[in-house]
Amino acid sequence: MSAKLEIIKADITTLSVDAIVNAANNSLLGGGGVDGTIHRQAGPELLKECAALGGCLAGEAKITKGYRLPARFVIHTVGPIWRGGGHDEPELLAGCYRSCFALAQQHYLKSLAFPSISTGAYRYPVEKASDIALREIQLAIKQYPDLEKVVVACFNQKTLEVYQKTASSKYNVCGF
Ligand code: AR6
Repeated sequence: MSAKLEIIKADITTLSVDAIVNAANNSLLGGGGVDGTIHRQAGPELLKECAALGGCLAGEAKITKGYRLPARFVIHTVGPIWRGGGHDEPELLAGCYRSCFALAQQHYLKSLAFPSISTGAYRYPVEKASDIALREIQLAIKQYPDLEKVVVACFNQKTLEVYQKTASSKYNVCGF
């Protein structure tokens, strides 16, 4: 896997990257988890911009400014709710990553940070989600040479360990 990938333990709202990704819901009007923290840290202007976007479908993404965040932009994506794996969850989750990278490219963004989409309130098993996330990130790094850095911001030790294990066992990464 590419040296452009960093898997770290972090609160994504502290990261100074071109864009952080929000694990939002269909309404784009805020919620709990990473979504709640992003809205709190960005300030009320973010909600105002989100309210004009008309929501977002699972697997798709929309971009806003970052307002009071260190990141210049927020890319809001809606992950699938885990319903056992037979309801297009893998395709929808992969769609989130692809949609985020497509927007990043359209806006000439060079550094992006992702949370572990869908693995909190939406209950997607972290092992399975990490496999899809790292596969899509690796593909995007190959596809978009202008991308300089992709961070996976894991919020807790367990999530970090799962992503590191998936990276080293499936993608042959030794150090981060
Ligand atoms: N930085 C990085 N990761 C975080 C942070 C943070 N500040 N806070 C939580 N996480 P979740 P979902 C991790 O529930 O599963 C919201 O209410 C968290 O530990 O935020 O996609 C939305 O409005 C987990 O590993 O998102 C939706 O309704 C990961 O982020 C719904 O939750 C995702 O957990 C979306 O659920």
